[in-house]
Amino acid sequence: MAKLDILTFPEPRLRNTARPIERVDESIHRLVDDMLETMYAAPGIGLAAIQVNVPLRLVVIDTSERHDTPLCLINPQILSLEGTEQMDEGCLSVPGFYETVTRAERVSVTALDRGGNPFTLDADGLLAVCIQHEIDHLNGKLFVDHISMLKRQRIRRKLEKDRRQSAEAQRGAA
Ligand code: K2U
Ligand code: ZN
Repeated sequence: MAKLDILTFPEPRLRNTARPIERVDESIHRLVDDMLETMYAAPGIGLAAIQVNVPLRLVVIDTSERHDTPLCLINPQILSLEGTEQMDEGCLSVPGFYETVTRAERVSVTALDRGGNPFTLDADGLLAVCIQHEIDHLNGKLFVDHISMLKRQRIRRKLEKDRRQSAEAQRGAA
């Protein structure tokens, strides 16, 4: 297994639309394992393949208390959304920022599991939020797209400044 690099906003590759997975083979199993290792190490409770620069429709999630119940959703499709809820969201691709986002309270989603078998999941609470957050990623959307342009621009400028300063520090150390 391997820890993968996570793309950071405003990286343009995060804006691509991920492609469906045609065949759940060994390469997909390895990717799922690497994504889970990357997610747990971050730490996070969700990760979409596009965040690790793989534009395929695959997300991993684990909202369990003990972080020992991984979910793998391949080619997920939302069947229904009900109600509304608000939650402070973060994102492994937007490190250090949290903003309140309004989403559906309950979600029904269908996907293939790690074995390529179809399943349907009805979720509410944090799992419902996470599923919507991750499927947004597969469509090139980030949680910062659900807040004001002013706030999004402030976050973008701060992350771009951090990236410049980090690059300068690395050049200085070389
Ligand atoms: O997609 C990601 O970047 C992982 C997200 C998943 C997530 C975002 C908002 C709300 C729920 C899940 C997070 O960065 S994982 C970090 C985290 C941990 C606990 C609660 C919320 C966010
Ligand atoms: Zn995210």
